[in-house]
Amino acid sequence: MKSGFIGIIGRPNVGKSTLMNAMLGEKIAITSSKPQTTLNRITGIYTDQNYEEGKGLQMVFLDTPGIHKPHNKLGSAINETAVNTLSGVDVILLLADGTKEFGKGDSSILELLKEVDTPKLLAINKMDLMGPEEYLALYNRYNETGLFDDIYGVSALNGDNVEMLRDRLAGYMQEGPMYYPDDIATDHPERFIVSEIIREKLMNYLDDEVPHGVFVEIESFEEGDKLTDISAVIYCEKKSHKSIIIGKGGSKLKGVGKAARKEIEELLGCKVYLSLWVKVKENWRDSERIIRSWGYKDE
Ligand SMILES: Nc1nc2c(ncn2[C@@H]2O[C@H](COP(=O)(O)OP(=O)(O)OP(=O)(O)O)[C@@H](O)[C@H]2O)c(=O)[nH]1
Ligand SMILES: [Mg+2]
Repeated sequence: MKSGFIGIIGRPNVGKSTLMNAMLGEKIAITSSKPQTTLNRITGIYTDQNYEEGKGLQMVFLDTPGIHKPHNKLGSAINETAVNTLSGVDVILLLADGTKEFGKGDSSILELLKEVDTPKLLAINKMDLMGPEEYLALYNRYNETGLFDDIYGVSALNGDNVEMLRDRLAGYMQEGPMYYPDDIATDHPERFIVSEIIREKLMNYLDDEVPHGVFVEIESFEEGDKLTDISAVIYCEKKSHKSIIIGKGGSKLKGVGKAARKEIEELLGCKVYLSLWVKVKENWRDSERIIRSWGYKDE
């Protein structure tokens, strides 16, 4: 069988997680319109037992945090996670946002890529929002680097060219083992996915600086006959953030809880009772100890 690893990297908010989900045909990674949504390396597994007359194919996608100029220790840690993903993969997929002009941040990613021998593909995403001239300008800018085997224009949101890109990536897989059972789409525990779903709703429901300082910890996860009982703590960085998260009369938190519960029920395939608590952990994003203990340090 053919198998291997694909590292998906790029600047924040370019659509890496949306694209991975589209290639898997399933939602594994959370997404939002705010940068720095992904904070860990997220595994997405695509298995096709019928590939090449039944020889089989397993592609292990590694979605990574957006590479950016860090403003705190959490930022540095998640950058490190992304950069570390450049080694040990069979192919690197760089994703660029087609609606943004090429800038300094993009240059520094190219500098990183120059140092790596692994084959590279580029996908220019959000084609649904751009005209041919903008595409051509970006295409030429990247093409002149000579770093990429191929450049694709895609739309992760509406699926344009996504299958074609996945087929092209499959070509980099090598004779190898099946790393995971064929019926799983990620190796992250359910608890982690549940905490991510809650964090996604917070990212979506909160404005400005608040959502970036939230961490979700699952306190208890009890599976009963008819119902799964989940209790989670939302940590934020300031007392004022806590009241924003809770909202007037608890309205904001209720909204987050309702949206999260619906999605968690779909994931687990059963009824869920979800209780959410909000606590303050002052400036945790600058605490090496907390970042490490919450699993944001790539070790
Ligand atoms: N119009 C359009 N929007 C897109 C497309 N792909 C992603 N988006 C949107 O772009 C935003 C960012 O998407 P994400 O997938 O969270 O981006 P990311 O690169 O994973 O971001 P980080 O995890 O923060 O690094 C979301 O609002 C997506 O819906 C696309 O092809 N077209
Ligand atoms: Mg992401």
